[in-house]
Amino acid sequence: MAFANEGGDLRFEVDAAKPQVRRHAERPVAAENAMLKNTTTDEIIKTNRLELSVEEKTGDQIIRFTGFPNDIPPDGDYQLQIGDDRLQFFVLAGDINRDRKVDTMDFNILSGNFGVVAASHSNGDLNYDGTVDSKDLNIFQSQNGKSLPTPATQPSSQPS
Ligand SMILES: [Ca+2]
Ligand SMILES: [Ca+2]
Repeated sequence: MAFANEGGDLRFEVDAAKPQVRRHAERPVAAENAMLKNTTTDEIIKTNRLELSVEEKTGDQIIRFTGFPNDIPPDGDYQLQIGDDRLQFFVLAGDINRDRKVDTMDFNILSGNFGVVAASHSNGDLNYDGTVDSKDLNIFQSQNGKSLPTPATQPSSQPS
């Protein structure tokens, strides 16, 4: 799965046990050198709402959002800065295909996988309990029609 907002050594992963950021870099960065900002509200989020750990198998640093209800930040656009690395990502509950909208395309994925066990978010498991069922449908229905505005574009190249 490709995300538009991939940044350097940092990658937002929606299909993990819960949403997380993976940092593929040699040395772990301490929590005090991490910063999470909600770029929708300009709110700086305290780093004690993040959990930083190192994955034994890969040596990657994993950043989880354990300080939020159900370990998922509220809907919005975010910027994570960790050491010298920066990543933009967004959270929108119910948006299964990650196009910043909750609509019939997401419903079609969810209904097509209804009853599937060992499911992931991209199959429609919106509450991350491993199964696509009525609980996920309820989340979809409460979010149906919501969208995130297109974020301010960052210039990819400067005219000289
Ligand atoms: Ca969608
Ligand atoms: Ca579920």
